[in-house]
Amino acid sequence: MINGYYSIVNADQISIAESILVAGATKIVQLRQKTSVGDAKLLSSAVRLRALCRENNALFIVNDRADIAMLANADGLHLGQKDLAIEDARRLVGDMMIGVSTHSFLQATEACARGANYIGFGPVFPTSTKENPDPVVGISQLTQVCMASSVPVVAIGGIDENNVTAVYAAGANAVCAISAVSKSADPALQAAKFAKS
Ligand code: TZP
Ligand code: MG
Repeated sequence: MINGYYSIVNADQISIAESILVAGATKIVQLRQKTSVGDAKLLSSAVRLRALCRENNALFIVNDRADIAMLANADGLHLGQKDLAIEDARRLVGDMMIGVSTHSFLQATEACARGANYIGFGPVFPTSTKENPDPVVGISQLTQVCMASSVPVVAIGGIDENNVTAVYAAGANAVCAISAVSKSADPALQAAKFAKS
């Protein structure tokens, strides 16, 4: 199921997620809230996205927040390198899918060994979406990680319609493009350009 366009939205972008889901352009949606909106709003956004994903046969993942993931009955929790350790998150969320953001070959293989169900890897290219991004990994490191990973790899960071073919050719199972889709006049049409062909 970790395949094709992996969408990431914040609590104010539910309608973007809805249009992409209804168009059939994604089968995975992650709620990633990096500015504070308050936990009540965050949970209600999560519950709404949970329902939309279910209606459209897609997975729903919550970034950072194990509590919100559990309360919303999400399919998965996504962790960064400074979030809960995989083993500790696992004690909370049980069988829920756990995805881990990784930024080097070592981080990627460690996340696999410690029980991640999928890994994010990047930034593949320069990005201005993430504050203080890790160094760009590039296509060659992505290729190495895709070869070594025992779980699906989601490529992220600076991916657009011009470089997505190279990203899939490197072996990525899925790609995430935040600004390329959210800044588009037609996010669903744009998201469809990130399908795995
Ligand atoms: N992790 C690594 S790069 C990134 C995250 C969350 C942001 C990707 O955003 P964009 O706009 O697709 O470069
Ligand atoms: Mg995090």
